[in-house]
Amino acid sequence: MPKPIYVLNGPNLNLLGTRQPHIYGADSLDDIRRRCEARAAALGHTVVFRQSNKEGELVDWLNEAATAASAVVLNPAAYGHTSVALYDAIKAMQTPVVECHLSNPMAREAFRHHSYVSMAAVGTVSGFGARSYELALDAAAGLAAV
Ligand code: CA2
Repeated sequence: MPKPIYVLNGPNLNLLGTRQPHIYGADSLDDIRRRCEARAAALGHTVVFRQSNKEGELVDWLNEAATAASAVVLNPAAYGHTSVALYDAIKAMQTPVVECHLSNPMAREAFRHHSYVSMAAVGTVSGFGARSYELALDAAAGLAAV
């Protein structure tokens, strides 16, 4: 069995399913975790699924994933638009990172159009709701270092 794919989630994604379903869909983060586990199993992988509202904790998990994960799916949420620390953490690792967003930030406010994470990730999947995670997992599994 390959090393797990880490699925890391940034600030406020713990609120999914409670507010703004017209933007982010009706699934809770727990629903998305279950979808990721099912998709990963179908691909012959396991997932480590985590969420944090703290930038430093996400950096710690990326540092950990550099040796413990075969690939990473990262929804950095708002930190994607602001965090040089996430950019540096991704640049410091060889493990492939796939950025993932529920909504399409490019179709939203101008402040969402820039992503530090996009500058460091292998690629980005956005705009497909919870399905973005499954598509990002497909990409991550294809890139995974065994
Ligand atoms: O579309 C995405 O997945 C985002 O990463 C979500 C972030 C946003 O800042 C990014 O631009 C795009 C926001 C996550 C907040 O999620 C909430 C969910 C329910 C209610 C309130 C916030």
